[in-house]
Amino acid sequence: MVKSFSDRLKCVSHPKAQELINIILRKKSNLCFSADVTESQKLLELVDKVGPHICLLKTHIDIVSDFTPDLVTELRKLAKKYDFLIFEDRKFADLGNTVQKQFSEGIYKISSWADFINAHVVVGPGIITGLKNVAHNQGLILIAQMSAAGNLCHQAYIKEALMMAEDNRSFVCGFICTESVTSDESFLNFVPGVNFSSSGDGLGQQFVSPSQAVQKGADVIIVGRGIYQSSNPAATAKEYKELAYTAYLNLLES
Ligand code: 5FU
Repeated sequence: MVKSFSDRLKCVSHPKAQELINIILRKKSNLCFSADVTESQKLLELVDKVGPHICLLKTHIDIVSDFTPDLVTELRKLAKKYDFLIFEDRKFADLGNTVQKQFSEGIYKISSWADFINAHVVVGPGIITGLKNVAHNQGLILIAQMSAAGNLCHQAYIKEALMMAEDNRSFVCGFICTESVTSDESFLNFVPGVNFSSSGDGLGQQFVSPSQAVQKGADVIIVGRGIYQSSNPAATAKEYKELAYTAYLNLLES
């Protein structure tokens, strides 16, 4: 029996995860837009169009060629204007001592503006401690599975990811995964590799439709090219939002 987002609020303890669920309920959107473009102006224009339809914006801030700190100031303004949170998809994957510098220093200073970050678990639990040491209320998403063909996230790896999450409930909010990896409703499942008009990209990405993603356990679907390569990103984002939220409502009724 699938729990509603309202019921999930009762078991989800991390403040950022609670904030995200409240946005999902307010906007009737469990859509995360992955804005993988390389120019600041283009990124801001896209987010301004898509913002009304999303609960979460996912960035790869290190692909922006003309990055300045003003970009994150503007993104935060848009997040406030349109009521969404920001997830920097940095995929930290190094020693605790190194990731804490990558997270808080350098030119991006991710800890000063992101709501969510993610990390690979291949490193072991030290990565979680390192990130937590310098976090400013961020929620951490552990990468339990990947959508790429031939990835190495086998059952034993996923199990280790789960154990690391369970041991760090005050910081870990959920998982990047392609299907539900736990029956524990206090973790959120963020599912990438969603596109309703393509099945892959020739570079390993494997797509499923929004309803397939939700049926497999996605709480939040992550869509990149499906939206930013469309001729009308706002209308397409609205379509993804409605398909994913309807799939969620249908699951509740089934
Ligand atoms: F961890 C993962 C993963 O397993 N698959 C992904 O696709 C992350 N992603 C990210 O989601 C990827 O880096 C892109 O930023 C985004 C998917 O974009 P797409 O254009 O919808 O394929």
